[in-house]
Amino acid sequence: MHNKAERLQRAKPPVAESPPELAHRLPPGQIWTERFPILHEGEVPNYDMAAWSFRLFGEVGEELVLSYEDLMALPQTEIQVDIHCVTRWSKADTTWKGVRVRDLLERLNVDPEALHVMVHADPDYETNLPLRDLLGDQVLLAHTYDGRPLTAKHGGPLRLVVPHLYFWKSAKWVRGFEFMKRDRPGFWERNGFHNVAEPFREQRFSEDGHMPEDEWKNFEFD
Ligand SMILES: Nc1nc2c(c(=O)[nH]1)N[C@H]1C(S)=C(S)[C@@H](COP(=O)(O)O)O[C@H]1N2
Ligand SMILES: [Mo]
Repeated sequence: MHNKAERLQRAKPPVAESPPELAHRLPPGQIWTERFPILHEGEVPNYDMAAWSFRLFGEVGEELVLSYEDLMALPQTEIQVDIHCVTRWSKADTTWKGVRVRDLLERLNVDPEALHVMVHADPDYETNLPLRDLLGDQVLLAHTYDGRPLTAKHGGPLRLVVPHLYFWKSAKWVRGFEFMKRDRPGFWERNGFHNVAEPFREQRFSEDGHMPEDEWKNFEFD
């Protein structure tokens, strides 16, 4: 198992503290933070946006390659959602703007048997999801956070936001979706973390075991 998963599994859960009005929105074993931790593997990428593209490929009638301008020309959606990281922080009422993934996928002929998606992102990151998890109202390809352009450290120019799953599924620096007939595990899913990752079911690890720490306190914030 990847040592991040092992470390998290060994650590003691925090004592949950929550304003009572938010308590029902806090998944088990999580704590609220006002700050916005920055977590990723590798270096923050630097792009030439003229060369940047987003690619929809795999089991699709015709592959689609979109420029940043193409994406910005699609209908734009704003959401306000809670987000939950497997390292135990949750953040309430975050606001994002971007293209709803469902609105984008309507423009594509996905093979009806392709029920799985691999999300491809830089630098060398991937995470897998069932297609249906990408079709929710609140699943965005986001370029704006809290009314401002998404910073590079938080995944700008474009990141996926899948608020109903642990945040490692929300790939930063996202570059494409690959439609697949068979599921395949992504980076963290191969390294000790749960394939499905629903916070309210506490699907943290791929094996039984107990619970994370507040290791995010050691990371950078803004
Ligand atoms: N491309 C990429 N996306 C990624 C990651 C990564 O390492 N690379 N880490 C994931 C993890 S584990 C988390 S918790 C969130 C963190 O997002 P944030 O830094 O904006 O809080 O990004 C996710 N998306
Ligand atoms: Mo994470």
